[in-house]
Amino acid sequence: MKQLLLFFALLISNSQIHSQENLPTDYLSKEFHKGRREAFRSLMPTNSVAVIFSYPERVFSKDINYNFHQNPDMYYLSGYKEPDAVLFVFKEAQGTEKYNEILFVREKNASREMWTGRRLGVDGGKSKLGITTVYNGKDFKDFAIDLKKFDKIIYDKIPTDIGNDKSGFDLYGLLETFKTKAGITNEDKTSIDLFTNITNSLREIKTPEEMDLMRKTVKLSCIAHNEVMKAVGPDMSENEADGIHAYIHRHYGAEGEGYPPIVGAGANGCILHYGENNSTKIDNQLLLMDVGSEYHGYSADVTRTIPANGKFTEEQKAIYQLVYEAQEEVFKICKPGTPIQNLTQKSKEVVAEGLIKLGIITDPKDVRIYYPHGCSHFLGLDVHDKGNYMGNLKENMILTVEPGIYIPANSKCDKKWWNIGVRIEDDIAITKDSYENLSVESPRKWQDVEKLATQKSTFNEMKFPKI
Ligand SMILES: [Mn+2]
Repeated sequence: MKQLLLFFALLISNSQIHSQENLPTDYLSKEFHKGRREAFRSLMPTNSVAVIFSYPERVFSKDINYNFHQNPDMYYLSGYKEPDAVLFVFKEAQGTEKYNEILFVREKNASREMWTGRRLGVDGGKSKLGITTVYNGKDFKDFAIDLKKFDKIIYDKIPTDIGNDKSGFDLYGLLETFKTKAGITNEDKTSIDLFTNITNSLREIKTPEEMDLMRKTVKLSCIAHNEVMKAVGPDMSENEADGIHAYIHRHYGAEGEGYPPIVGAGANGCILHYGENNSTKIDNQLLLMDVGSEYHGYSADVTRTIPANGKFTEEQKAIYQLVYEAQEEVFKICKPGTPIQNLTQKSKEVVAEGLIKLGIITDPKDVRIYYPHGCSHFLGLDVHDKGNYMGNLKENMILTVEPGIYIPANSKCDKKWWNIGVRIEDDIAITKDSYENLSVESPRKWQDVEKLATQKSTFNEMKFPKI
């Protein structure tokens, strides 16, 4: 009997080890995060400390929270993915132990972990994240550190709309302790600006590890777009198209989406951040899909606009082609040294000229009526990633190129154009002297889109009971 128990005990412990081994192996390594802390530290002024908090948890429904999403700066600098934590990065080594970083984490708690999931705890923080100085959040209050002695405390905007579990060491408690220890009564704008400048300058340039994850997230998002192009038909709902994207993202190991998907047909495609995705029939309209996966923290951001019945009408095609040409013209100036602002400017010029030719506007300034957003943003851990938008393109930046034209009903133009909304969005990496289109796998030319739409998808074969 004793032997039998031992056998089961081993079986259990083996299976635990095994499940650890089965975790994805292509997450960012602890060496990556350590390197990012070192890069951050190198940009800090003398006698300073940087303080980075986890994001707050948010209520979805009564006692149920939304899936937690970590503050990308916290993840970038530590790899820690849990709430109620704070990271300190010191310019100079501190104390007799000569530590230059501290992470305060959520304490291990078997009964809480049974309800809400595993916690790394202090030991995990040390072994899995490679941070040498890790404590439980509850130890922050009595931790002997004089924050007032630093010439500069570097921190991001302090959130005010967060819950308080009255423990004193949830995020609310950690922030209160921080403000007390640092003597902060009002946020110091220069501290926030410095934090922003440092994180912008680091995160706008992708390391090789980040580049690998970006390639993967964009590629699998393109596969999803292509599958929907094949599967879609007039009888499909927006939500169902959205669901195909979601399924394929997860099939390839993505955690989910980098932002709420925008899947809008016809008039809904003219709503820039349409998120209801609940039109039950796409019919013979254009379907605008702005959907990108989040893969190990990194977001893709790809938009394709497709005719639900597989054929563009003349008007749809004219608008689509104009957006395509604007994108092509922007690609030509995507290389190191180009001011980032020029991308939007160039795309607006092309769209304005085309809309005048089509008789939709007469004054080029009116381009903003139908193309009201910018052409490009950085992409990475945040879908609208950090970076210096007033700077120039540099090697290893990743940005979107996403011109669009949206003509809602009752616009002041011939009504044959009404309810056409088109955006084409690709994700590009800036190379040494040019750019690489990471989303090249999903077709953009109208002829290629129509061609792919004639193919059948696995999803067309799926049959479910009627209810
Ligand atoms: Mn975008």
